[in-house]
Amino acid sequence: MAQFEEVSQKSKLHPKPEGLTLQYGTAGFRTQAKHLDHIMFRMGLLATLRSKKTKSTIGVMVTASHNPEEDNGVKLIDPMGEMVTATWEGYATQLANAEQDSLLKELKVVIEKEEIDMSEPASVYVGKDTRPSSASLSHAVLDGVSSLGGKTHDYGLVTTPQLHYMVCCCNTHGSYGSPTVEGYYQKLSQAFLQLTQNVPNRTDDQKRLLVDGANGIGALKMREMEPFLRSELQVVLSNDGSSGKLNHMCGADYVKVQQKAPQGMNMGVGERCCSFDGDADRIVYYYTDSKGCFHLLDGDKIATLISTYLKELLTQAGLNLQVAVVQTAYANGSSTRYLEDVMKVAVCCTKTGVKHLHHAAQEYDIGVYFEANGHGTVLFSKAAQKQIQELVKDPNTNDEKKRAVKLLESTINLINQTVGDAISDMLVIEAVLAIRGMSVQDWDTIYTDLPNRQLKVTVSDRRVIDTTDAERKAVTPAGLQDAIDSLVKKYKNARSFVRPSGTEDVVRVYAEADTQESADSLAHEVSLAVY
Ligand code: NG1
Ligand code: ZN
Repeated sequence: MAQFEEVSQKSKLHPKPEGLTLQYGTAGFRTQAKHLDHIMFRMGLLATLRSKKTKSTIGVMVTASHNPEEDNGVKLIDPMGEMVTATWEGYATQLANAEQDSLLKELKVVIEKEEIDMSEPASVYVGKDTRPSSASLSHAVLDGVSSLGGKTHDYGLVTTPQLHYMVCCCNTHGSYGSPTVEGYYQKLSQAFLQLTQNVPNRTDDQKRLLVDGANGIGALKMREMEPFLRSELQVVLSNDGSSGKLNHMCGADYVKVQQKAPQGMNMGVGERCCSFDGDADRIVYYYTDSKGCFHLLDGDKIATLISTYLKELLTQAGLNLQVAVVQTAYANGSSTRYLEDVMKVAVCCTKTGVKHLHHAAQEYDIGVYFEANGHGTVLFSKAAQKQIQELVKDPNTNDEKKRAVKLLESTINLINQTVGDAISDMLVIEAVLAIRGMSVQDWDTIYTDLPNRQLKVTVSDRRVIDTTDAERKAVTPAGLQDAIDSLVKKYKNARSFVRPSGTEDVVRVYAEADTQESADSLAHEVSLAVY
């Protein structure tokens, strides 16, 4: 058929290296950039089919997030800005691994299984990060879409969450915002200014924030956004991409895993600092105290700050809406205890990977979800948003209630509900600290983290490890969990688990205990049990 003629021709320009197999993992395909050209072309094809099937715009983001600059990757974005569904992840893997001569056959399998009407139009939004390989790889995506007759909009350099936002704006016909980068800046900055204008006499110190841009797209976009914030936030940007290498000794993942400040940041004692990751969907905060001790405020602390703030506003507004926090096994034990015992909020634990947290958070009126690494956001159910909007308009709402409910409304506008977003999360945190009159030190002392350690172990086949109970227990290989259990018993307040990574060819080991020495030693011992 003529419509496949072009696919057939163009696919020859994006040949698959024979024998190479890759899997659509936790965050799409991710590997060395040099292996990805055919994958990109094929994801262009698949996104076009997904668009025809859903009769909506689909997004394709070219990025490998926090991974090294030499890597790249791709993820598909569904109509409401969420991650693509599991069935389509399966199609992505099948299509990616089809040898050159069976590509059309595999494409037709998807078309038949999903009963896709090929006469439907298709629209695909494409974005990319700042990796040197991203330009040509995103062209391969565009080639894939156009070879199936789909329309494309190339947003060029954008953060991952910006592209999620664009897709959602487009499919909700503007009710979420306008699908332009400027529309994104306008929506977020207006909400931020509304929130902070309620706080009189903020000092320059309170407005000043040191931002590590990981030498990536987040730095670029922060520069673009700054004028919209009208000096209400004074960003001191480091690792802005002008000289350093992407994610190298900097960025949110480096800071979280190494538990130390990034290189290239000139931190004064007690100064509030944060780091984005390579595609600006994660953020962590930190500061150094007068003794030179480094303090990390990770995704768990962010979730605690935001959920406490929201709960307080709901009480002031007299709204009976349930706030829940969704975490993963990596959440620090102290955070879970604080949220459950002191804050009395429901806490739910899911498997690693934002799509799992996102789905769990959708079950509540207000679902705050964060991975410990700083990837997360807040979801407000339609009903909750409606109640808040109605209360804002209600003439019988008294002044105190009105203030609280207006703050809630602006907070909703400031949050990117499609996915974790470093820029949006940063503005929410800055607004919450300002409104509650808290310093980063006050925030840090809400609870004390249990010392912890994360390690990576390389094994011949990481898939021999299978887990259950939201990845907190290993079911296979036989004997591994018993070995971990008996090691954990040797330490106080200890916990440890292992799981195969979904983005790297490694097994991840996590341990926490009463002292850093114990956490380090437990992680080390568990690593030996895995090896
Ligand atoms: P894997 O490699 O599956 O552990 C990592 C992160 C996830 C998630 C994905 C996608 C940890 C321990 N894991 O997944 O939370 O963010 O990358 O970027 O941080
Ligand atoms: Zn990322």
